[in-house]
Amino acid sequence: MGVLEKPPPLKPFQEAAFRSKLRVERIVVRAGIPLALCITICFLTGLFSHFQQHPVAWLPIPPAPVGLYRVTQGLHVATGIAAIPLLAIKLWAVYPNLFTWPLVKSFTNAIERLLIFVLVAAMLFQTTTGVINITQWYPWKFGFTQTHFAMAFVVVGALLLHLAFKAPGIVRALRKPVPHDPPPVDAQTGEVKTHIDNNAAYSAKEELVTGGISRRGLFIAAAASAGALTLVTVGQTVNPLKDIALLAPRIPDIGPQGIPVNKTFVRSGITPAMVSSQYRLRILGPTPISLTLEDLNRLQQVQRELPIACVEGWSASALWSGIQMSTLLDMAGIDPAATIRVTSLETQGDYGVSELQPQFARDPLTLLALSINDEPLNLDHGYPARIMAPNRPGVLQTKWVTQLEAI
Ligand SMILES: Nc1nc2c(c(=O)[nH]1)N[C@H]1C(S)=C(S)[C@@H](COP(=O)(O)O)O[C@H]1N2
Ligand SMILES: [Mo]
Repeated sequence: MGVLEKPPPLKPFQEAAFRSKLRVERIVVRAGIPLALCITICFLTGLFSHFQQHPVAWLPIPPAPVGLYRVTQGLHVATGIAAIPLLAIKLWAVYPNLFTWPLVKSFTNAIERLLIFVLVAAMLFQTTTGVINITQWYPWKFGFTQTHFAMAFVVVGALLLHLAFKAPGIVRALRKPVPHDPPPVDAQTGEVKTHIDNNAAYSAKEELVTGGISRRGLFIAAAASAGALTLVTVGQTVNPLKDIALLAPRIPDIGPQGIPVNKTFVRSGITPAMVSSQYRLRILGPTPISLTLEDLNRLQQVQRELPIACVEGWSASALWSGIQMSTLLDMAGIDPAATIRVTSLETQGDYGVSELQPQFARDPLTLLALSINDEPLNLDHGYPARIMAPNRPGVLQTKWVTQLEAI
């Protein structure tokens, strides 16, 4: 008598275990908006990156603006990173739905739930492989770019179907205003307005459930987690923020000659002997030519300010000097409309060969670069000669170039 009994602890499968006044349609739907925005930007910039690396005739990529790829790929990686906490919050808001009983209510409901499973799995796959890739750790056997590209369509396809299934709820939720966090106070009497004033805004469930994180709290959690993660990584491409880029795998001015290195000459299998006096640049065209480094140094040198914008989201700008690509191609009598195959001394891996479509090969900004900021290229940056072209993914700025040929 008189002794209060402690209520039994809630078990995860009990409905009451998931009480939060935020798990209502209006909020669950709104929690998806910033996530959907990130997915959209990430998908479109990813497509752009894909078409840069695998050009198609119907979508010729222009060489201008010079820094376009730097911006789109910076956005791709930044929105992909920001999507991680936003996804976590959305999943937090909806995960009790995993424990509803019966598990599926109808055939359509089964499809709808299966779709959510596919969507979540594909998003987790994309964010995980993306993050692992930007840290340059490749623990898997499959080709990252192909799989990441294919899976992007799974995400977007599943998301569009998900939105179609949920359309009535989404419309309903977005029509309802979100009430102020504490119930509004009547300006004249100072009394707290009852839920009747605000009838349309409060759902029956919300009236029953109290405590837990507030709406404002949830909003702040989403904005702060996504914002903080962006701030400590985006300095890898937004140079003024480089000093707070605590979690960025690359800092734009750290590396030989003040530029990060993607793959060192040692890891690429380049030996000093390969780039010594035996080095030649061959240009295969109607009048094939072969040039030593001294020959290259005697040709007219031009200077261009160009960024390296890596697909992994970092970028760095520098002043490059070398020979304008069109000058070299003209020397071998190569047709201005030709696509050029660039071959590196590096024979292993996928980066040893790249192609310059005519709009890049003939752009006055495109160089066979011999130096950075007036110093001969460091071996790690592609000594004796590398490609530097405007609006290109870093992966196509081939280092240790030894041959140019029209295809
Ligand atoms: N031959 C060769 N060229 C290459 C690479 C490579 O591994 N091998 N890496 C590319 C990538 S992915 C990038 S981002 C840039 C980086 O240039 P950097 O190492 O001089 O910064 O070089 C590109 N050129
Ligand atoms: Mo790169």
